[in-house]
Amino acid sequence: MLRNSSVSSSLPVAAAAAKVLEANWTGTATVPSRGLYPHQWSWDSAFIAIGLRHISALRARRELETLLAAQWGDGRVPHIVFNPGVPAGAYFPGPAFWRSSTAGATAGAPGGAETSGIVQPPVHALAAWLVHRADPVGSWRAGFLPRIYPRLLAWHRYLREERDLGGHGLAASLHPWEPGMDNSPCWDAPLARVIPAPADSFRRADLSHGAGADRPTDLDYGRYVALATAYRDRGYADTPSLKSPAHPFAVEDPGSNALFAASEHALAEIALALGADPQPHLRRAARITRALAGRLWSAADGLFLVRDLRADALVPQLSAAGLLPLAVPGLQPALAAALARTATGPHFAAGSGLIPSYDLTSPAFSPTRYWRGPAWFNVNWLLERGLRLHGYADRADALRAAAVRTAYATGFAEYADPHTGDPRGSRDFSWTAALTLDLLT
Ligand code: 2M8
Repeated sequence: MLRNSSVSSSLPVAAAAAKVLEANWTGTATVPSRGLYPHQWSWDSAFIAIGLRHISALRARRELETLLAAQWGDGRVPHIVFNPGVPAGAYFPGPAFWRSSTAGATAGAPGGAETSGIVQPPVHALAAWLVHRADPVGSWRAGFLPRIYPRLLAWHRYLREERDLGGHGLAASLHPWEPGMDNSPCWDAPLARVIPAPADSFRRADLSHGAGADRPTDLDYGRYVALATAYRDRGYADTPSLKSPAHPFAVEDPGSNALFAASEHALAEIALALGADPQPHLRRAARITRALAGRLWSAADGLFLVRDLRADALVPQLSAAGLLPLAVPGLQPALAAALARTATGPHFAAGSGLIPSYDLTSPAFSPTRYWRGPAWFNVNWLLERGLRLHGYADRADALRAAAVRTAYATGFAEYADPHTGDPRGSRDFSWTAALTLDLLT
């Protein structure tokens, strides 16, 4: 067990992690990585704030408030906030593609910042609550919770009212970038309906920073670009256009909705702290949790699946997103027990001790290609938390030790080969460093 028993050996790890976060800090927020992702990303910032709170609660609060300052009038929190100081072409698709301040004007995109127009999983309320608890005195002095609570309320309202395309209480994702697991095999079938943008109509920037074999394919990118272009050209309007079959990709993702439920629980804590009524949040958390169980649970597989809303069918792919409901406090004990078994069974038990992003036994599994198998540290942090929450302390301890060991050994890699623990993607990756710090503290 790392906590308490090996504090002295964890000091170099903590120092190295803090150095990564220092180097990736821009003055108002943290980039995921200096080369590959030179702007601010939504769920990255939430995970980063969770680690940053151990070094500087002030900076952690700033991280979240910088992101939420770019929130749109309709409540959406954009998945990227662009740094105007970064040269055009450093990242694709950049501000010239998304054109938020003009194309998103009707949806209330801010005039003073350029952002993307899609969203990422809502882990922000959970992060805000953890950041507050790290330094309650400083947080109250700064007026953090009173300022951030209305923004978080608007964000959750957006997901609840504008994104419940299935009509059963779950937020839908309309682009593979939204659940954060870009090229997961879960998207292969729904994405096959999308006619890709011509390869010569855009230029990828990611291949200058990472090995092509570790990244999504050109065909994936053509489809990502086509979907985002269509959404932008409809003014980023969610209803009724997304309800129509004209938008071919619409899915209910168990990972995003698990974080939605966990964040409603966090909002209940924030409401209590502010002297507001926590009950509406607890009711919403219970509704999402029921909908997860009712619409996405697969008893035969022992985990949650993605629902393809266009086909109105579950996607038979076992991905780590389907284990993430373990992080929901109100999950039924029987489902939590099944998830704990699946996470440590043949589909997910890998040599590194980390849980891979995708089913080890499937022909679509790859140990190196991005979200098609490699182990990711945010996913493992959430599962460590979930295992502990539901009473599986020994498995949580083992996962924690594997995560800290591999994060340090890989130079805080973006992701790792789940069998060997070898580094993949970029190094000095912010959420890997931040969540390692959190696991150590
Ligand atoms: C990856 O996604 C971006 C697009 O949002 C990309 O590949 O360019 C994903 O791993 C995503 O989950 C993450 O938030 C982002 C930045 O780290 O990179």
